[in-house]
Amino acid sequence: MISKKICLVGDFAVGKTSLIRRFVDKQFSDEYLSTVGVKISKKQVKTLNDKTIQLLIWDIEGQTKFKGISPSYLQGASGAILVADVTRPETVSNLEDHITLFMAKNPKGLIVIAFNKTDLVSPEKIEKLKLSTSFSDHPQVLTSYATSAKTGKDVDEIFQKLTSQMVAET
Ligand code: G3D
Ligand code: MG
Repeated sequence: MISKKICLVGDFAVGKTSLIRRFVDKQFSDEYLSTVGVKISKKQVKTLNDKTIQLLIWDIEGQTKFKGISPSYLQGASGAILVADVTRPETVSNLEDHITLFMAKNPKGLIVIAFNKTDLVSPEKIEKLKLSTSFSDHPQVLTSYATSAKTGKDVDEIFQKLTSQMVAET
C-alpha cells in the first residue's frame, strides 16, 4: 500500500489536533494535550478512483504562541491542510506565510485550506470570509472548506479531497 505524508499547518489553537482527532477517531475532545514533539496518526483512506492510501498525518505537539513550526516538520510531505480559526482574523491572514513556508519545502505539495470553528460564527460571516480571501496566486491551493472539528462538518471531505488529488497526481 502506498503511504503519503500530510501535515497540519496553522497558528496555535486553530484546531489542527482537533481536526485530526475528529477524522481519525471520530471524536471531539475539549481536553488539551500539551506534549512536546510531533504526533503521527495513521489512517487508511479510499480515494475516488478506488485506491487505498495509508495517510501519515503529522501534527505538532507542544506548539505555543511563540514557538512556531520547524521546517523539518514539513520535509517530505505530499500535502498539507492549512488551518485558520474563523473567530480570529489574524490566523486567516497568516495563512499566506504558512503557504510560503510549506511551498518552499515542498514545491510539488498540494494544499487545502480549512476555515475551522465555523460552528462559532454565522453562515454569512463564513461566506464573507471566503470571498475576502483569494489564493489564486498559489495554484497548489486546491480549494477551501468551512470545517468544524466540533460538529464534524466537512472534516472527512477535506482529508478525502486532499488524498484523492495527491493520488491523481502520481
Ligand atoms: P491546535 O492543535 O491547532 O493548537 P487544538 O488547536 O486542536 O488544540 O484546538 C484549540 C482549541 O480550539 C481547543 O479548545 C479546541 O477544543 C477548540 N476547537 C478546535 N476546533 C474547534 C471547532 O471546530 N469548534 C470549536 N467550537 N472549538 C474548536 P481549548 O478550550 O481546549 O483550548
Ligand atoms: Mg495541536
